[in-house]
Amino acid sequence: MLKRISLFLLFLVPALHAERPNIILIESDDQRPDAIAALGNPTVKTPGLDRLVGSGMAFTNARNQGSYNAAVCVASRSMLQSGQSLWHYDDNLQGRVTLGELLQKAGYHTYGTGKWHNGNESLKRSFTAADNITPGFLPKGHDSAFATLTVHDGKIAKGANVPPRLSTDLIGSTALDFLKGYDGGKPFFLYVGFNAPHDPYTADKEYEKLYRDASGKSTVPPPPAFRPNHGFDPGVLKIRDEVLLPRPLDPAALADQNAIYDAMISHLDSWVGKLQDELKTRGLDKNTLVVFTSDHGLARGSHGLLGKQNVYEHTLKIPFVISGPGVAAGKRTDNAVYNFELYRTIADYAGAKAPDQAEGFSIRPILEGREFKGRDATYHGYTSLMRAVVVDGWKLIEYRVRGERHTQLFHIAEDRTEEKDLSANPAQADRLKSLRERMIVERDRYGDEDGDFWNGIGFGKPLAKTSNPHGKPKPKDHTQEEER
Ligand SMILES: [Ca+2]
Repeated sequence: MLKRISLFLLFLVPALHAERPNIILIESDDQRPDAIAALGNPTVKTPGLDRLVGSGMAFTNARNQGSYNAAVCVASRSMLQSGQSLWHYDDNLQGRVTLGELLQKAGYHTYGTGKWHNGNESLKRSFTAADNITPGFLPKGHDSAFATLTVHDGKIAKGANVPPRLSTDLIGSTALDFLKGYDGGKPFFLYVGFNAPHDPYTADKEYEKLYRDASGKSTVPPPPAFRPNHGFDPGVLKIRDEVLLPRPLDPAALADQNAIYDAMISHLDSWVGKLQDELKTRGLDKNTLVVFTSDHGLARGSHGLLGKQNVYEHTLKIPFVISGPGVAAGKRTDNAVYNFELYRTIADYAGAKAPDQAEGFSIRPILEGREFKGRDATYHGYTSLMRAVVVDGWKLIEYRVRGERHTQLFHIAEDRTEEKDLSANPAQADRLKSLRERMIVERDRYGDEDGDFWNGIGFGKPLAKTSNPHGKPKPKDHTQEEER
């Protein structure tokens, strides 16, 4: 009997390998979760992403867990690339098996282009080859002479970059060239990290026209929950993101920037469309998993904020759309997931065993429309300033800013844009208490031992340790220079 099973497995294993899908992971930079037309945004134009939404599944409750410094991009990307949570990730992925590394060992040809924000050593380990790897931040603009890197034969070298080509065209065309040249041998893993729509806001003028009238004035309305000021000091207002415009926020100046922001999204969207076209032309669409996400959202004027150093929904939530073989087409799900769920999910599709470091779970059962009990709560943090917990359509946010305490309670199932703070409502006192208890449960589940936030907060047991796992925030953590 055993022999028969072994023989059966011998035949089965190559068959499974033959069917392993190609995988494309497209990650944009700072794209708000609501910046996809097919998911209800009446302003932004995203035909490429709309097509992906139509052929795949869109997650409406996908979130980044947060960050331990102002460079939220680095934290989010580290979590995705390692499958690890906020209290365990490493900025440079040291000692972690990266997603690309895992797939390469599983027999995939791994190829990367675009933003890599987790150090050169992990870059080298991740890709069989890479071209036009771009920096985490392009301070002189997306059409400037920024440095690029390549990876070939296990060696990193400087690449060529001829400005004024926009980063989006450089990265999109590199990804497309890879698909055109794919020889049909090993299954591939293609990572495409668009630097757009991260500031400095630099757009292709043709796409900008979509968001301006004949006189050049922006036609982009204020975002949901627009406020000229935040109301209380959340401890982040001097960070570079937040000083891109003066306070109080001027609606016209904000609309002008947001026209460029939306144009950058439409531009990268055009490449999402072209990549789907090429898959279809090559007959690869039936056996390629396409994942589109962003590292986190952005405030862009909501709640009087501009940046990503907060834990509101516009910032924690991410676009999260997946299409591919067996994925239920045109469906949406409100299953709560973190971005780092993608690690085990992609490993699952690739037939690779995820290492123990990975904390997430494979969302493949959700994608295939099977009954699945996912997370009933998600837990979030931003440095030692903020914590949030989301449970059953309710969200509790706690702040601790230079000795000042603030609490917010939102019924996000109905108040999706977080505009009615119910924390002082006596009718919600029991709910507030129960959410604080749940916050402590989640704190302990993730090993959040950040005494700078927790000790003396006024609820839950004090912690034995008194420091965060990523070291004390540097003194310049909340200045203009830090965010990259
Ligand atoms: Ca980012």
